[in-house]
Amino acid sequence: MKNTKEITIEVVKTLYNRPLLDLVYEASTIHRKNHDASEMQLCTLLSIKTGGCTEDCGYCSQSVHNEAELEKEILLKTENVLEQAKKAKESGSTRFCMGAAWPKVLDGRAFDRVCDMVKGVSDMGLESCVTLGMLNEEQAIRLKDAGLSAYNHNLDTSREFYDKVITTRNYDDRLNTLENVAKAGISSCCGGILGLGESEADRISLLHTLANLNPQPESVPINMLVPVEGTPMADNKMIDIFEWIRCVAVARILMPKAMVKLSAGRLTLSKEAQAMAFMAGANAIFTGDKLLTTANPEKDADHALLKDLGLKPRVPFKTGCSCGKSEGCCSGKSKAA
Ligand code: SAM
Ligand code: DTB
Ligand code: SF4
Repeated sequence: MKNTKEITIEVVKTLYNRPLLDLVYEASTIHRKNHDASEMQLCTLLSIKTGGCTEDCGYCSQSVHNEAELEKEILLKTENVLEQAKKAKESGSTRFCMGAAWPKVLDGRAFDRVCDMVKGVSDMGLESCVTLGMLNEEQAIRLKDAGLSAYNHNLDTSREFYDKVITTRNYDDRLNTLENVAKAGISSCCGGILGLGESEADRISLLHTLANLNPQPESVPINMLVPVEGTPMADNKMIDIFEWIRCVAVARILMPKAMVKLSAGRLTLSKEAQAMAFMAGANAIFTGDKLLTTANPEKDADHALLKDLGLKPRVPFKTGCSCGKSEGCCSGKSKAA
């Protein structure tokens, strides 16, 4: 959604500090005004190129600067990726997200192949999302032309805390890619990670930056740090669960139209905690037993949770297809804006 007015840091601070149940109540009300609260977007993730990344993100298993045990994998073949996408569709997912451990996109055969993957996934009638690191405007346009629905590029934390987490790039590099994505007419999927050792002020600052992106992200992934052995954050303590719910609620209130996605870290959360996050406005999850390199709840556990809560999978292209018409019209195959 295009922002018309800046949301001030004071507004975000005041919201963040409200009594939790009032906050959840308001978030829930806003959620119900803007979405069908009986629906959950089911997304599937696949790592299409694993490990060997030259960025030094302190949380990441795939950075060459860290010592996580990891099976590295060169870029997968298109047909293998499409096979996985087909399976994801059969198990009820409507968005297929492909992640590559690249610091940035380089033009060449690898990127050509990723564009083919995007086209193949879109042609299946699935929403497609990729996360490939930094990219320029021409590369974003190529992805748009291939039928890409959204580009995932997280800000992760506040500008103030950023260099405690990553030193090989800066906040403006991230914002610059988000701008290239927006200019190409692709929706952005942009959120952060909680539990990096950040303060409450950092969480408020991150939410403030996300809410003032213009346009606001179509999707906001809220990741809980998955502490990985061999990374500098392996011994980080999990943040308080109510602090996590608070962030979900504030994200929902500030970005009413966005999909708020419970991303990494669900495996360690109880079903009651997840239900409270859904109450606070979260309406998307990753399903399938693996995220990129770490574990996610089993498919059966998630289906049981949705069934117990009376939630149903959301259809693809609910808010309009990339052809500019309504849900399901051309399943993203049209190249029109
Ligand atoms: N290289 C690309 C990038 O950084 O944009 C894409 C892949 S990267 C693994 C995608 C996102 O996963 C990161 O931005 C980060 O927010 C999240 N992530 C990575 N490792 C994580 C971890 N251990 N716990 C929680 N989130 C994590
Ligand atoms: C996002 O915000 N979270 C997902 C997706 N976007 C690409 C990735 C989570 C990765 C968790 C750590 C791992 O499995 O390596
Ligand atoms: Fe590379 Fe992305 Fe991991 Fe950072 S988060 S090390 S950029 S794969």
